[in-house]
Amino acid sequence: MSITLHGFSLSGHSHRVQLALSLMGLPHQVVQVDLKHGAHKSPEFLKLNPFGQVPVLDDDGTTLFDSNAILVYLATKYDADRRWLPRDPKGQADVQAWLSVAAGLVAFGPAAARLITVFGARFNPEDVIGRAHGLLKVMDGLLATRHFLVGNNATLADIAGYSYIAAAPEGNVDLAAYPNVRAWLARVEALSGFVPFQKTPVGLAA
Ligand SMILES: N[C@@H](CCC(=O)N[C@@H](CS)C(=O)NCC(=O)O)C(=O)O
Repeated sequence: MSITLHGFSLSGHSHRVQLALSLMGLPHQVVQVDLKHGAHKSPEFLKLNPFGQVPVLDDDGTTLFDSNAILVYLATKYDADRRWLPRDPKGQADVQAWLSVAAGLVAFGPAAARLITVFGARFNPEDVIGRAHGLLKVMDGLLATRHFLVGNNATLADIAGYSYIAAAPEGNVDLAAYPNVRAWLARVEALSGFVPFQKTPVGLAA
């Protein structure tokens, strides 16, 4: 087995995949894609992902793009016990709901807020920070009665949600009012095989 993650150290979408690989105990190498110099728009990279984005996974020559699709692939192919993606229809749908949240509210809330401070993206801070707080309020309420996003065991839902919520203060999204979310982040960080997302000293994290 030879797994290569084409990613970028400041990308939460890339970190999500690296976290999954590490938590599942899958040996892999990480190749940094030089986003600053447009390597993700080169003809070679566009063959791997026509959208010109990281992450891309190469598993013995099979290439895949989209972080959440990669998480599902890894769990389906390598997690024989299906600890990370339950087999039962309800459990699977519950995880999928959070993958949709990760591709929606997370991407256009806390992740977008951080793109402003880390990369100078031209989003409206009020809009994206407001969206982040709307999401965090819901998460904090749900996490009052469960340890992880889907019940009391960690799943792909937590892997997909972690990186950009942990880095939310970098985008001026304050986590102070969400004790259950902070306790959940700490629970993810305590999982065996956890790897941290590289910090950037900007926003509230400065
Ligand atoms: N839906 C994609 C989003 C990936 C994404 O937004 N990647 C960013 C880095 S975090 C990227 O490559 N941006 C460069 C670009 O869009 O040109 C996924 O989940 O993988």
